[in-house]
Amino acid sequence: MTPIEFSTAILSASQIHSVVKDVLDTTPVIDMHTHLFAPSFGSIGLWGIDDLVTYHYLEAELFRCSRVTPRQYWTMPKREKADAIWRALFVENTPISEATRGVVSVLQAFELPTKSDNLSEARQFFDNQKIELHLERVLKIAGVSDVVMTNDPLDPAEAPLWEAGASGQHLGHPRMHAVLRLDRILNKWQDHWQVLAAKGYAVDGDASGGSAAEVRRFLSDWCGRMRPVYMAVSLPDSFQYPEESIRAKFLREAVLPCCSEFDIPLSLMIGVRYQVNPELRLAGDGSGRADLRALENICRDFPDNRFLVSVLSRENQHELCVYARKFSNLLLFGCWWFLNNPSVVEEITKERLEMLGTSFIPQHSDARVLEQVIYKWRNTRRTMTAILANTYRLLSEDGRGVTRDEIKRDVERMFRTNFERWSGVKGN
Ligand code: RAT
Ligand code: ZN
Repeated sequence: MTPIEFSTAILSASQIHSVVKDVLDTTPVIDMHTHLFAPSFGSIGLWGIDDLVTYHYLEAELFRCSRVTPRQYWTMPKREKADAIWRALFVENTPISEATRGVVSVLQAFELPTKSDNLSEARQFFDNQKIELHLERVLKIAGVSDVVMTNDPLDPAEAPLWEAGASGQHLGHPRMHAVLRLDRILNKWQDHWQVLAAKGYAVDGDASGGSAAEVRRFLSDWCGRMRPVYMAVSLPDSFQYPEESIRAKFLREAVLPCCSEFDIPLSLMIGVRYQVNPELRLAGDGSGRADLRALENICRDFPDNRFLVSVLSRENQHELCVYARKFSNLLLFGCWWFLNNPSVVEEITKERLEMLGTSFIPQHSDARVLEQVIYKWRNTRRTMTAILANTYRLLSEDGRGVTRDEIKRDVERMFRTNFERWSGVKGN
């Protein structure tokens, strides 16, 4: 059979698994939510072994397995922190948790020792890399064509970088796309309104008078500067809409009108319990079941806006699928944060395929450290292969055979074109 004939021939039961695996392995993905930065952002972009080992998912695990207290840990320089985590989680314990196994997988990808009692060889390797070339290599290994960043106009380390050039073009990168993050504005207005006021926006701490209109002007100015592919906010498990709150007012009067003006979606990530244990800092957030009626109200009240939605609680996943069936302006994405473990990903993804076909985005990496895309996407492809192969096997058994071209179309839809269509991004 020629390759063309094979692409369009009905696959036998024994061929399905290997074809699904091959299609997933060879289809580059658009990683639609990360915390990575293009090299032009300089030191706020994390990469290399010390950043990998001090990932906050691993910091949380350190305090379960060692006598180091958070208070002691925060006084250490980064290398010392990494050494403490390496010793506790990789030498004195077997790295079987998802986050520790991820580091092992990255080391293996670069043929670095995975069982060493120290990090010196890995450090030497990463010290010798030039970030621009290293980025291309990492994305190639990971099978990622495009990376979507998280960009916060109120982050004191990030905002000046954008403001240094009139339109932020100096920060542009062909594979890395910006996202305007709204957490400080929507969740912590009391702590941040003065930053807007100092920049010449007529706002106040109570969000009274023309504050909402001024927040909208601020967001428009930043859309002009960042050219974001969407706006995004993480929200607590207690999120409600509508309600009498600054957040609801800004959503209604500033954020959603601005999304419409720039024709971009809003990403709602719902279900965080912020700082359950503040001693752990970035690792101190938890998760809680949310009342998704808030989402129902938003999708119904703003039919002309598009929403990207992920929820953190396992208990909310099924009802989120039901809402996605009701509202075509809702595009469900990812197995977020505490859900990004194979056992949970498998359960959620099966449910989504059964309820939504291919009309969702199965995963994003949420990588904070560049090389994490290698293990996170490897894990996603591995879990997805088994699930999709089984889905096509059932379909074949029920009388509708599938071809390689159809499998390719489905995989591209889920990992590329659903996002392209929603955001207007044309992936590489
Ligand atoms: O997964 C994470 O790294 C979390 O800390 C959060 O950043 C979360 O993904 C978010 O975007 O709020
Ligand atoms: Zn994130």
